[in-house]
Amino acid sequence: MPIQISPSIMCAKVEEFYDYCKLAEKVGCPFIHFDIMDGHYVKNSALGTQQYKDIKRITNLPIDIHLMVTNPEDYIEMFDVQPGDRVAFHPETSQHAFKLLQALHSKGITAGLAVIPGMSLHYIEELLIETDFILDMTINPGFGGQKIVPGGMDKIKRMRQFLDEHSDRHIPILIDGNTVIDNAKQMYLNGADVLIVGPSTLMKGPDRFEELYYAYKKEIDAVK
Ligand code: S6P
Ligand code: MG
Repeated sequence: MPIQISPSIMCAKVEEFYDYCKLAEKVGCPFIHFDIMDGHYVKNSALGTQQYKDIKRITNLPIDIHLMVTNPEDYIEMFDVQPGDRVAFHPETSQHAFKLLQALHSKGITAGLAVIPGMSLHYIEELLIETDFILDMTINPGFGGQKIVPGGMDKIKRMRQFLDEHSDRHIPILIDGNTVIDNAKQMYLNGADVLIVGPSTLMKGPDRFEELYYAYKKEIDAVK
């Protein structure tokens, strides 16, 4: 499969939301990555209920919500997450991760697990039966603009093998963190399906997005 690319809208200025969403539609991004941070699970605060509504008005692309919060259960109601959208939560933040995956499915939401660098692959093994995708973090969550953590690249390869061994479905891997071109090529070779991108790569202003997107995608697709 060719690589897929999704912009992290947290990294856009408010006045750029519209342009980035339209550009994402135009070039064929599968969804818009939408970071929610509560200032507790991570020491930063990002995107709220109004921004979710705003982005939903702008685009029909699915919204890929990344919950960096304690009590992720509360956020599904709070944001009134719509069927067809996607939610990844960090399983260690939920006392009932399996139940939350099921609850997401019952609402027609695509359900994913966000995996921090320090999390063992085995932690998620029993959850895979209810998991649609993995959001593999190659940085510690909380901020854009970070460098990939030691071991992060190899973990993608181990994650791909682990998922293939423990599921008869192809569970896609989304990579979140430092997807600069040289990393991105190896991430794709190691089994990444989708790369989340921010200002380090493609979000250098809406006027440059399209040109940067095509050059980036072409270079990555060429490695396989
Ligand atoms: C980080 C967050 C990410 C960032 C993205 C930024 O906690 O989950 O989605 O927004 O990684 O991209 P960049 O270009 O700074 O690596
Ligand atoms: Mg994210």
